Amino acid sequence: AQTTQTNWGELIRAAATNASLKHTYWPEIERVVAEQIRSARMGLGKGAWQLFVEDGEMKMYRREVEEDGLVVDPLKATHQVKGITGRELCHYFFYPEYRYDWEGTLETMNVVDKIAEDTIVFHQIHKRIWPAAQRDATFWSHLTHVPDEENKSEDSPHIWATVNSSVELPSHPPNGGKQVRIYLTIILMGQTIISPAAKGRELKRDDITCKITYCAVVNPGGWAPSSVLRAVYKREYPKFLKRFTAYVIEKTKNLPIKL
Ligand code: 18C
Repeated sequence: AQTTQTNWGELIRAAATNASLKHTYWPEIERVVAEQIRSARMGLGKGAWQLFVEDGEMKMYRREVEEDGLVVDPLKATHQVKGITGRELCHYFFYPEYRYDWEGTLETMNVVDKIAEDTIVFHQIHKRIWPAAQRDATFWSHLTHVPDEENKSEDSPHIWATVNSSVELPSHPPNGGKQVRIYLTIILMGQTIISPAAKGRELKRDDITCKITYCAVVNPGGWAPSSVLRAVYKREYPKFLKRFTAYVIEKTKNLPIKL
């Protein structure tokens, strides 16, 4: 058993840019990112997770939770994809220039504030699902990396993560437009596994596998019929993870490997 607790905050700070560290959001970013990494790494742990999608290496689990009559079911998904690194995975998820390529739920995306190379604030309007009202979201997004505990040698690749978490913006008050504001906390995490056969020679894409963990809690913010909502996420989460990972494979296949 692990006796010492990893200080995720310290590791996240070590990876952050100065501009992020100096920003008023930083204490919250550090707290939320640390908490998300801790729980993503815990695996399924004790909670009563039920498997609801299985497709090859991709597995999706949920817990049925309602708050004030709204479905807020937490999702935890794991996947394994050959040929990409955790860093590449998180790069395409984080940077706004790629988002319209892979995000199928998007109507519009705006960068509200580029705080730093590793922290961006977004306003997104999502597609409407009948009969519910259209949704929007404002959130910061932070890209980070931490050493891999299971693989402590100095040159082993870090675990990369992007965390998205809702934030209130005076410039974009909730329910100011015709959308209902949703509240989200999401982590996408990628651990790169290098095949032992690659030792001592040049690394090829065939030698690497990315172990992915994606966790999401989305509060719909206002009325949405439970059965429709559960049917929507059951369709949309797998669609996202498959489409997004296929996109990263396609984008990187002829590029040098970025560990
Ligand atoms: O993590 C993902 N994307 C990130 C970058 O965009 C970011 C955004 C997450 C917000 C996703 C929630 C969007 C809900 C909007 C409605 C869905 C429209 C579907 C359109 C179908 C054509 O972190 C990847 C996200 C993968 C998709 C997740 C879907 C989750 C649905 C949760 C329900 C939310 C309430 C929906 C309103 C009521 C519907 C009856």
